[in-house]
Amino acid sequence: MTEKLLVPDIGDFENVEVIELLVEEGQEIKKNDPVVTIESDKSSVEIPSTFSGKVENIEVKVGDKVSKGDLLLSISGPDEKLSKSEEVPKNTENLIIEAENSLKKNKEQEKQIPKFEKEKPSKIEVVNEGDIDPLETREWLESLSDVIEKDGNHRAHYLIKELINKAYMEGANIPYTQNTPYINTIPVSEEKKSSGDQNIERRIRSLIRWNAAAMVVRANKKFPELGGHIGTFASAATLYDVGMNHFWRAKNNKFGGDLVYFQGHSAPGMYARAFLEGRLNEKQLDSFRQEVKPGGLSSYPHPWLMPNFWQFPTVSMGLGPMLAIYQARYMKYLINRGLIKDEGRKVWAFLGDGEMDEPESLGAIGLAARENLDNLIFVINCNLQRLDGPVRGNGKIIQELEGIFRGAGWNVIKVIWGSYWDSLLANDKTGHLIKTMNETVDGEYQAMKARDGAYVREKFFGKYPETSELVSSLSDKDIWRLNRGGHDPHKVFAAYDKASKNVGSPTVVIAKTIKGYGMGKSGESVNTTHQTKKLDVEDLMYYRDRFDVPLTDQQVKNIEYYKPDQNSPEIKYIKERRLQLGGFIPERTTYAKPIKAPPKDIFDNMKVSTGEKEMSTTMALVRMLTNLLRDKNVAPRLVPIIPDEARTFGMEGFFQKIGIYAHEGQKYEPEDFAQLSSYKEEKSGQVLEEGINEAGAMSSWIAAGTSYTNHDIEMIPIYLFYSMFGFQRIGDFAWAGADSQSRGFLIGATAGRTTLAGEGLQHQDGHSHIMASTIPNCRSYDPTFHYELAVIFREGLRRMHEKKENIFYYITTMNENYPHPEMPKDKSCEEGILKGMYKIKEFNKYKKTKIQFLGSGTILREMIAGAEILQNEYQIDSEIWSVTSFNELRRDGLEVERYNLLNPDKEPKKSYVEKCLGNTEGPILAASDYMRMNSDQIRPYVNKSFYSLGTDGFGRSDTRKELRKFFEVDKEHITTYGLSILAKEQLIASKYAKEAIKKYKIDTDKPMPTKL
Ligand SMILES: Cc1ncc(C[n+]2csc(CCOP(=O)(O)OP(=O)(O)O)c2C)c(N)n1
Ligand SMILES: [Mg+2]
Repeated sequence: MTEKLLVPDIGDFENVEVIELLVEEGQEIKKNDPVVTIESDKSSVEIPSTFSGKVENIEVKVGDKVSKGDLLLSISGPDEKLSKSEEVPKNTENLIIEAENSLKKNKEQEKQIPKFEKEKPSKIEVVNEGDIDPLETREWLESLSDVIEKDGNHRAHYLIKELINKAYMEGANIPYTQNTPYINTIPVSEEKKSSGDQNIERRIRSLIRWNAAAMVVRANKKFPELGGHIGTFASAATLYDVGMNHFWRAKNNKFGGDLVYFQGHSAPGMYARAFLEGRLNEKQLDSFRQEVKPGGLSSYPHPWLMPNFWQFPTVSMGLGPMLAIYQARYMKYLINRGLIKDEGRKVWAFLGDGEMDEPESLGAIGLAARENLDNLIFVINCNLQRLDGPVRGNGKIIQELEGIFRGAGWNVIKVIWGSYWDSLLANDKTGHLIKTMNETVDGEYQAMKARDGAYVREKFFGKYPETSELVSSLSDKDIWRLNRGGHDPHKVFAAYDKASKNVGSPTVVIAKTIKGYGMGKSGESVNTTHQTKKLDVEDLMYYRDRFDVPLTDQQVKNIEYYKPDQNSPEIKYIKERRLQLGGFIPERTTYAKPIKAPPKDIFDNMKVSTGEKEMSTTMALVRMLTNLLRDKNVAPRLVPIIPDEARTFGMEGFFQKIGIYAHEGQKYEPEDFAQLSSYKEEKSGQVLEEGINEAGAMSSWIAAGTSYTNHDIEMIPIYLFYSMFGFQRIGDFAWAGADSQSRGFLIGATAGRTTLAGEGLQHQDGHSHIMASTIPNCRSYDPTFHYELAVIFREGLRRMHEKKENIFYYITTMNENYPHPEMPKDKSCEEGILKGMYKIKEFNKYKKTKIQFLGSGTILREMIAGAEILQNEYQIDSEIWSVTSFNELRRDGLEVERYNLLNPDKEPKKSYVEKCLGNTEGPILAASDYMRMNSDQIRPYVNKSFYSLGTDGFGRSDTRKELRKFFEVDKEHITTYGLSILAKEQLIASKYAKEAIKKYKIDTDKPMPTKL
């Protein structure tokens, strides 16, 4: 039976050109195989076959225009055999095997990794309101207690919900509160007990505390300028230790590893532990913050500087929380795409309470809940202080965060009070203790811990006779000992245990601690704690005594580190715990296999002329990606990331082809389901459609770009954004991505100050390349023609993903349509494209006067046009150079210049720019659609007169022609400036320039665009 394959519904488009035939007559094809590619003026889309069988006749050819319903081909079949083979999944199985194999290493660590059983959450939320009838209240509460006792928490929860619903229906407006009282979320009866040896764990913790403080103090004694922080880790030591001893499973040959984002300022604590573990030695501790010589320890977590240790840069506050959320989401993405196994790995992120002020810290928590990221655990260390003083002196940061996170759909576990409070709370029959806890604000809580037990008795318990009475039998010392939850390993263990078992939502553990815990008068709970980096002898003695560190007075005076013997119970314990948990954390390794770069000919169709056909480089890029999706090595590893701009970039064809990742699949029939580019969400979808969220998209890019180390699978993220909303918007993330050694592509689409004609000041980018140049491992390019883009992109794939270079690419593409020429045959062209410039054209008819034109991006075309005018109307010759990257040229120039200066006796080397331009004739005029600074970068490396044009100033909306005229980068200005430069160089008379100014009506009194 013969089937007819027709052009499906392609939306609003008609008469769309066929640009590729992907099958031949006689070929066997399967359902969903692409058969032709069609291209409108905005996007190209593959049309898949809706049948399996043999292609009998192809009814269209390249160049034909087709519309919905037109006949494409006829197919005989369907073939039973082929239909069956359709069921074979893509390449998934191989990828799983590869990912598993890459984890096979370190045989001795083949230990059983503890798996956390899962548990459904159950809890009742109590709402505290004013009480006008205590008797009635008691009756209700007693009834509730009966229900809990008889039928359990779930039944009680149900009844309360029903009561609330009923009250709403009766018209009562009950304000919903997300807050519970200021006590621990987990009742004592439900606390899971740790199996650890508490005494030994305390001793280990004390040594870590001591060594962490000692390394900061020692460094500052030597070099007071070095800085460092003691107070942050001092407050968080227990939070880390419980995780390290019991929860965080390392990567090894059996398991992919939990991922822990450490709070940046607590780095000394991680080094101090690694010292006890035998991973760092004393000399290294003594090189804390002295990283210039090899072997130093970085101030904060920086994978770039300690690539075998740190995994995640977190010290710029607010980045860690977002990066962790998107990491957890990306982990699920890899699992749902079948690229890694679901091993129950977790992402833990440690954050400061002050850090939660950052909009980024809270900005993505909704996504975490929406995506049901139960692999994510935040631990917020609420020491109630940030750098200058209290986080919320007049309020309660813990309650505020509880409300925000619970409102967003997180599982919230508050760890406020330590075990010493348990009996007091149990005896609080009148509720006055909880009342006092609720009423006391953070400023008071902080002040109390800066004083002593007597002060706490007076200011806290003294508020009500009932609370005074509660502690009447306690000494001031006992009162002082009443600990905060975050310093109690039992409470922390119980919280982590619950967090690890939570299903269906992310968890936040909100722990109350004391900033500078144990630092005494020098820095405990005082406003200056954060910056305390020096402890005098008295403080050190206090610190030693407080934590029973076995050092003599003399050793304390010498600020000696303390490391027990290898065979001591402490060292054995610490190592045994980590062995049980599979290895050390943090540790950065990679076992990912490279991805073979696609064959060179995969981009051949971008090396031929497009003839009359006009196309933007954005569209060329999308075409290229479509080609890449046909390469079996590359296709499954591509991670296209788009912040709600797929249609702007003509990428809607990707929706159907590879699907949009949605962990819930698609629960609805999309409105455009009948169309070829219908909005297809699926669990195994490949596109990360991030919504209007550049910071989130960048976080996804970093997660995918570091997949090779965090998941041992090399992936190729391609994040396409409006170039103006790139570095400018998320610059700090880009810097962190670079530090993380992310590999992948950032595409600044619709780039340039004058290509995005109508969009105006906030959209027109004239500086993203300057920003890109500030990142040392970023390679940035501003190509004009499709073949340049293809050469650059393929080289990026080869260098990053095949050769595993830790660089990333920033490429600008534009939305201006124009024809693209054939790639010059000259062999050096490809090398020039990659190095940053090559000669693209030469006008050499008159051999009298010459000028060198250097053009980049869209302005290269204006230069070619200007050169034509000069040749035709003024008999001036020129050489035109396509500059694909001023940044790369400068990079080379810098290096060569440095070499020459450091080797004065050797023959000077020549920069690439000098090699290209040194022997050419005439002055140089360079221009791009970016600020002059972009092209000025190479000015020092060429020994010739150099002038530049650019788009300095605010953008504004108008036509491209008007904008180029305004910024003086159109062909008329290029011609005029060219003539003027030649006059200045005394190569022609100035009258030509004057004439041109008149002819092109150039207003010489117009102020610089920067002033307009
Ligand atoms: C984006 C950013 N802004 C400012 C800082 C400077 N800074 C370092 S630590 C700190 C206070 C941190 O307070 P908190 O988050 O509560 O951490 P804690 O040390 O109290 O645990 C500040 C403002 C920074 N590191 N990053
Ligand atoms: Mg804090």
